[in-house]
Amino acid sequence: PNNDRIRLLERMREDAANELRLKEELLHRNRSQQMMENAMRPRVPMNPFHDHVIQERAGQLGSPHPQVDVNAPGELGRPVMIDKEKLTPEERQKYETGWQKNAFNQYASDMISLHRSLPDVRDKECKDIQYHVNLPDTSVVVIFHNEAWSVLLRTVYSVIDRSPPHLLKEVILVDDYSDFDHLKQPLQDFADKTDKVKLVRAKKREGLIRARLLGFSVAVGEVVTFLDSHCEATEGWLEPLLDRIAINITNVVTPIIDVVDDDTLKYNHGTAGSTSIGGFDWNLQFNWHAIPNHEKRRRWLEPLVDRIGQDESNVVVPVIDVIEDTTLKYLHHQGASTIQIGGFDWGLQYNWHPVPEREKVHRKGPVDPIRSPTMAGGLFAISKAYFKKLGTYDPGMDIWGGENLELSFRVWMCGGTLEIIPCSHVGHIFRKRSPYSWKTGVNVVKKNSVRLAEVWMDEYKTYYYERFNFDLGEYGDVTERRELRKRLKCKSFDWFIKNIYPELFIPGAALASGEIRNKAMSQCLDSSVDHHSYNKPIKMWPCHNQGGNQYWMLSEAGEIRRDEGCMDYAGQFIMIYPCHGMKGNQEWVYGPDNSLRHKNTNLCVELSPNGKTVEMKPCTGIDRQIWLWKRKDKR
Ligand code: LR7
Ligand code: MN
Repeated sequence: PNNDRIRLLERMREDAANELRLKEELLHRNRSQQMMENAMRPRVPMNPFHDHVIQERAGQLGSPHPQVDVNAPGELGRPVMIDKEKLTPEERQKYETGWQKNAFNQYASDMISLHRSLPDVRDKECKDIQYHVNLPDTSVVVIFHNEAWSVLLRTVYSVIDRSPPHLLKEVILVDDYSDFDHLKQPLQDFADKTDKVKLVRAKKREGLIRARLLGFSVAVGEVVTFLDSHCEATEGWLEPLLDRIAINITNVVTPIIDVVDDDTLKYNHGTAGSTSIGGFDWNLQFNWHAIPNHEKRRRWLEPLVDRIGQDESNVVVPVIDVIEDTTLKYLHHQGASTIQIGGFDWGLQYNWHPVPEREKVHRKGPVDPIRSPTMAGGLFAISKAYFKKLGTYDPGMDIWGGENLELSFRVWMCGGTLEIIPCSHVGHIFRKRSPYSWKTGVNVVKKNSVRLAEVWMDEYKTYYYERFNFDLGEYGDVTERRELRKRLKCKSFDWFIKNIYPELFIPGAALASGEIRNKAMSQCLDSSVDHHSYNKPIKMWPCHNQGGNQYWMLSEAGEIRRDEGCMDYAGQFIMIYPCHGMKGNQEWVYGPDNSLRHKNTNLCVELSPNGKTVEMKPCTGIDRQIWLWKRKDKR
């Protein structure tokens, strides 16, 4: 019997060893297969310089080509640096028009292969995830109005080159009534000869919302994936998105949106929004940090067991990190630490935020989905059936804006989930201005936003309306959208705020709000609240009674704020800085005598004698120190 036991033990040990070998082989095979596939992928020759050259070459695109030259411009996502002073006058002209027409560096983009290689920016854990065997397939819908040729085609090729063919049903290009010449016959030719590419055209300028609806109406995939027309999908971008939808069709998913530099076309990893969170040290100095990932190595077993629980045919392998042989240092990858989620402010502007603590606790590991209150809007995947059931988009919205918050609210309030999938990365060229024409004479973003506020925001909509003094303007008929909400039996906006976005500052708690008008002269405290106004003193401006840059709130913590920006006095000027919630330089007292006193320094805000600036002076109670806040709480 003793011998038996020994034999049994030996067999168990052998089995275990075999299993390990098998796993390693599997891992290895996956990797080498991936490398082989990469090497065999068709490439095009480099340096298709400018539009006309590219158009001439359009005939060649898509056919098999020699190996990629890793030293060519922009390969591996590297920046293309152009010294415009060294260009010939003719090239310089192209360079300038490229910028002017696109609001990004078209000249640089035109130098880069339409199939350029990109770095693999995923967390290394991602490469070992086994996804469902039967993933749904997808139609990828790319809408555009006047997009540059090289940028548009690179979007399309990045999708075709980096999606498993059986999962990519088609790429639907929707031309929203562009007038660039290369988007006419040349693009038609490209679509005709490129497998899977369909081109549909709007008969008039529809704006991005209805253009997407047009693309959706012809889509045949089980899932629709929307992309802007200046994106680059990276290796493995698609499977993790589809996987979440396969698990539950009410999951609406977005990739991590990486920044493709508008000037150099450099592919930056994890930099949409800023990449840090704020902390402080014990001198109470504010400082920046990468998002900590304490939980990362604590739980190694649960994610594995969880995957098996979902499907018992899953073979799961943990990530094998390196422990350095000389120092015994444990090396790991920081990837997921820079992810930002979507929020919004009461001007109904989309913004980025660090992952809140509640969500970090909820996640088991760095590759788990991250629930996000809102999404940027341009890059996401959704089950076609579910999108239809949810009421697609509001066709009453024009050109640009608002639809992303509308869909985000609707997903959450009507029973779905909106999540960011850390293993899926897609680059996007972020522009500093909009290059194309908008509607003249209408504020379309406001119109779209009022439509969504009317339908989805219940009593909270007044916070938005206060921002422009309830001057709603013409926003059309929203009856059908309200009926949709009723039919879907969606939850309230209050539920959404309390459960999905509890971090949002609620102006209802404000002790005073509206314009802050000086008693001596009809001048108001004025500043925009964004990064443009950081490091600039608050201005004085004639009161205009329209909210906007003159709308301020007094929070219970004594902040004078709008959205995430707070009035801050550190001894010289009053500036707007990100609210830190720690009082200090951001604590103010609005006295019963209507003075505005800075708590720390005990100085009062005083209008300068000429009415053009404000100064901090000892409190004297003169008229130039008296400030009439539009709405003051009775408390
Ligand atoms: O009239 C138009 N018709 C169009 O087809 C206006 C625009 N478009 C196309 C345009 O060519 C582009 O492909 O619509 C797309 C979006 O327009 P952009 O790229 O000029 O704007 P953007 O990147 O700032 O747009 C972000 O916000 C929009 C709000 O309506 C949409 O939701 C965009 O899809 C969204 N983009 C992203 O989410 C990418 C990440 C950017 C951020 C934040
Ligand atoms: Mn865009």
